[in-house]
Amino acid sequence: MEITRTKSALVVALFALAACRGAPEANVPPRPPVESRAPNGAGQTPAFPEQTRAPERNANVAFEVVTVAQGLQNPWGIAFLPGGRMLVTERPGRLRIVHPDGTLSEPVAGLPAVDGRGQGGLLDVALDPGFASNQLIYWSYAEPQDGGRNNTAVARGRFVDDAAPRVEQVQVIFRQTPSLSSRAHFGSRLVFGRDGTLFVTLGERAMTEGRMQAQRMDGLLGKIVRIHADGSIPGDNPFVGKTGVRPEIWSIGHRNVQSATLHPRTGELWTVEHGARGGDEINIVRAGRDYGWPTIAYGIEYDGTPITGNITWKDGMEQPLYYWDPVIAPSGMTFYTGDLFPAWRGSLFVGALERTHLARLTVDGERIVGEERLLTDLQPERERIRDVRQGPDGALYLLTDNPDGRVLKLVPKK
Ligand SMILES: [Ca+2]
Repeated sequence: MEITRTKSALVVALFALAACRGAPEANVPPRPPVESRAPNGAGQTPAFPEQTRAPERNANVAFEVVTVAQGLQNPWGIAFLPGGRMLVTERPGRLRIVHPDGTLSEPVAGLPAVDGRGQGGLLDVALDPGFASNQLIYWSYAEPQDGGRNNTAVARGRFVDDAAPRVEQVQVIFRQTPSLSSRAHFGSRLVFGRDGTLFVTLGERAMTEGRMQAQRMDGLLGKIVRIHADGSIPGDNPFVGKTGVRPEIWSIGHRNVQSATLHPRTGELWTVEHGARGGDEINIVRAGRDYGWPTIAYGIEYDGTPITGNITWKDGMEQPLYYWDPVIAPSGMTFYTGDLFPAWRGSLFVGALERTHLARLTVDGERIVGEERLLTDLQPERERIRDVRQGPDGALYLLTDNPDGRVLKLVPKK
């Protein structure tokens, strides 16, 4: 249909308005959503119109994909050391220093054993906010227990950065309880808040026994917790002092959260959570809130049956800002704030394991108003993206989830 002059003027005015609100590619006309497949949750209605299938908005940024390093076995988490080097975890249990020229160090010695079965192993890594003076690093992992049980745990140690890199004075500062016999849903992103407290995202272990505890307050399955860097409990956590409630809990009702980052302006914790078939969701995770799993959810079970009572909303439970049906299987996320890609500033990037790609979301306040799929043709073998972070140089760094995994960086095309 021909667009009338009046409509064109209106469209221009709307884009000008959007530009004033800071969406960087607001002058790019929105297109139909990037997702064209039928949703799994047939008959489910979003709680508000923009909650899913945002219009495609392409920033049309020309970038190059540079392989920084390769030969990493299923890398999972990355942290940037001073001086251009990186710490990268390999899921089977190794932590390596990656040099800017792609050289890999020997595994850092001194880490405790991990349970590397299934989705388990050595997972995220983070530097202490005061790393320059205390050399403390933190890592999350699947901790083996007797009888095939395991749990997500977080340890810290002093990083000794010499010819034989190692961690010393290792302390386990957090253990998810109860342990279960499961190889899945370990959650595990580590994010320091601006006040120096540490958020740990968790899962419900992908079994009924764990799932049914995501709403229970006396255990840590299906929760996000907030602790001090030494593992002690912040006095201003939402449930401190409540009888029968674990004081580590920050929020409840999560399925499995493998993407988390702070919003660069508000400092709030944003996450992307793995749903079942058709329910990956973005949330702003606030103190004491209930994010609904498994009582409410979009999508269906993997076997095609309804989740719980096929309920997608309930009073007292948070709605996601955005959800994907079908899923993208999100892992790793960052808001882009750097100088290398001015057109990407303010965008939210999310790694996708399913339909391998890098999702770039246009964010307007607390709404997702555009979606773009980058790296849909990443080779070899359409590599899954496990983590995405902004480096100190303003490049976007990715980890690919492969037995021969890579560290990639996106830089402007010359
Ligand atoms: Ca939810």
